[in-house]
Amino acid sequence: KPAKKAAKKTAGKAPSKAAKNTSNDIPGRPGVESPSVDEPTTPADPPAPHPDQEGPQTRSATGAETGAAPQTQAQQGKFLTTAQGARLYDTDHSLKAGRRGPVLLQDHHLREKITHFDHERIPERVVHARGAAAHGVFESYGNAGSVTHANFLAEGRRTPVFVRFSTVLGSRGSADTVRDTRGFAVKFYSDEGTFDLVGNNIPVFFIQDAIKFPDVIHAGKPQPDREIPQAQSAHDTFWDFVSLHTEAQHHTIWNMSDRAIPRSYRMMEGFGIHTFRMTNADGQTSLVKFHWKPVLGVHSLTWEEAQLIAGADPDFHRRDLADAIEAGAYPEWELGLQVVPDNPEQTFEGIDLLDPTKLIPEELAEVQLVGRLTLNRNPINYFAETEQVAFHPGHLPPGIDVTDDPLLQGRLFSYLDTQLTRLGGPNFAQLPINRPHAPVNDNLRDGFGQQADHTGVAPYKPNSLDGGCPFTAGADDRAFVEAVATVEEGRKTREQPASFDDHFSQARLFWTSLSPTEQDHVVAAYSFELGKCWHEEIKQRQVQCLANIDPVLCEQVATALGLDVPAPTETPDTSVAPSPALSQLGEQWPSEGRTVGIVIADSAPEGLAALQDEIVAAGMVPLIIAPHGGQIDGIPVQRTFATARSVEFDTLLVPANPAPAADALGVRDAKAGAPAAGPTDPRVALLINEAWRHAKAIGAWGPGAELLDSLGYAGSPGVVTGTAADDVLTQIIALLGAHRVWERFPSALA
Ligand code: HDE
Repeated sequence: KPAKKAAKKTAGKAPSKAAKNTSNDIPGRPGVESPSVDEPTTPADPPAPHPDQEGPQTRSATGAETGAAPQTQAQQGKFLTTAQGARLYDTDHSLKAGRRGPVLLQDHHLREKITHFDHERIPERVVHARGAAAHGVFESYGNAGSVTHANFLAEGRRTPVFVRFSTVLGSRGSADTVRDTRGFAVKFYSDEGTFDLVGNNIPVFFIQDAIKFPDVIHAGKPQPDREIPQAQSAHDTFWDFVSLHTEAQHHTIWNMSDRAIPRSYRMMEGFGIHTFRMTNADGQTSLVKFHWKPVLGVHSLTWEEAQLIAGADPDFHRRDLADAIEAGAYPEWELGLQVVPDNPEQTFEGIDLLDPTKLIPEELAEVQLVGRLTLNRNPINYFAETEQVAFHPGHLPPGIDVTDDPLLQGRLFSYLDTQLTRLGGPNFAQLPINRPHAPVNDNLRDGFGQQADHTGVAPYKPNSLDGGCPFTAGADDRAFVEAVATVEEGRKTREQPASFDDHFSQARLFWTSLSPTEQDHVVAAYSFELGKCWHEEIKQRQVQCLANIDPVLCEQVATALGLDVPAPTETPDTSVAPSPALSQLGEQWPSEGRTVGIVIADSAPEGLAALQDEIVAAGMVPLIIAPHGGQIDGIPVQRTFATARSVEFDTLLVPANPAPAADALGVRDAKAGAPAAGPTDPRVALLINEAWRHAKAIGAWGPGAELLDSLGYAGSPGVVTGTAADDVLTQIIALLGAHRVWERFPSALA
């Protein structure tokens, strides 16, 4: 009341003497000294709050000022409350006029609960909608100083990271194991500002210019009339696009290889694709490509496995990543740089470094390892973290900059633009998962979802009212300064360099670098995918592209499709030297992180507990597969014959020959109730058959060895039978080093 009176008194009148700006006071703010009107040259604190801003503190104790973890906000105390904090006595019955009466509009809790629920979903990502993510740390080896002054690569640095893996084409609920490129996006919370390395598991891209991105994605997404197929490239529009835009042929042949069906996110390489420009402390620049090398090696599923898993466990990759982290088998990658001299042409050994459909073979520029990424914590909340994380290829720290690659330039626009809609406004950088770990002092203000109570009155530069703050940083203050680069010419044009017209030489490079086994898989993949197309002319056009890559590839695919073998329109360049580094076979890899299925019967075979210990000691995960759940002789069972599928094991150990159970699928004739004949549970026989067909190592001893003999597998490559469990395990671990027993493949499928 008194305040009202005072206001009335002065309204419409000239300001009283006391309120007049008679001294250096800020007008209307007696006692607060006005800053100098000159632009300050050194930072000073903003003016103290206006006296009328010094009322009671109305912020809840869960606010940011208490430092409460974001996940505890809105989850405090033991009682259920409304969003406004009023405690509720009932959340199961709406407020009605009488027991049977109509529901009352007055029921605020009912309306708040349903309204919030109605708005729970946000738009999924237009591409890379399906993902899985984890937290971790990046430790720098400190050997990149000659290339970049980026702080997170300096000696001894440990930088927190968040990594999101994804498929590209499928929607959020699609299966993990579809044939597709995988996203590999890393957010480094660097103390010089966030660095996002938004890459893929394939080192090249479909198109050379961002302006075609909507086209290639429209072609790959489900067809618009029936919205099928989901998360597949095996359809007419995809092949229509890639056979017409032949620059896509290089990426496409990678998609037809085993790279597009990874065994695990933990076993994929990652690539930044574009060439970046780095600057060292002396101001010297280099052109650089980023690589992620998985410590577990690069391994894939077989196509049949991928298809089976899509039904049996659509969350296979997501589960595998979370399980490995939970088990302490932390996935690791080393970050590698291919560094080539900066030069006005931006080429290296004849390769145009601005063309994202080209890679630099590792044999020409070594991948120098500069640090290690370890994923060691699963997200707490999928939506808050994995769904709301926002990556952007333009989030760069000082010392790393973009080049003029026209694909990269377009990406710099797209990510922020799409996130404005997906995350509902311009303040998504304030979401906990997106908050930089470096101090933020921007002049961005207001907007949907604003979380900050910005102080000061002058969010503009220069200003004299907020002490001139914030100040711009010089290079000595570790400012982000664009790398020095010249533009070739000043003429506006939609043309592209002539070198961009080479669409086939590196597709051929990839093909010729593969082992015969991998080449078989590529032929099978093209034959499957094109076999799913309807239009003959699209298949024929794609086969024509294959003729320009390699005559053998072309002939095999054309034969599978029943098409004529065309002559090339561009003769394949037979001088292209293979790059062995592009093959994922032929190396021995660690067996860590693999899953080992152990098939037992009604009683635990001798030494089972010791065998489990040995497997764990080798860094692998033992899973007991038994006729029923619970425990067998005190040993917990992880899978039953009903829940196990061969596809989730990298190898099987079989110490037993379980007899058919009365309830085994297909054992009892439903009508007659008679048990089927046969010495082995048919589900176990199926498990072994599939593991054999998918070229997995299988070990057996005791009755298990007899079982493998009876199935006709004893003595075939990769089938180890013996008398002692640990001998068999040693041989199996050696076989796992090559991931699979490829001698058995593809004949195993024939
Ligand atoms: Fe993306 N891409 N992209 N992309 N991209 C998106 O951004 C885009 C490209 C990649 O886990 C979108 O926030 C254009 C290449 C990953 O959140 C969108 C072009 C590479 C992810 C977008 C490309 C990528 C995205 C969709 C052609 C590998 C998932 C949602 C110029 C180097 C990041 C979003 C995550 C996501 C646009 C090409 C990788 C629409 C225009 C090349 C890993 O902004």
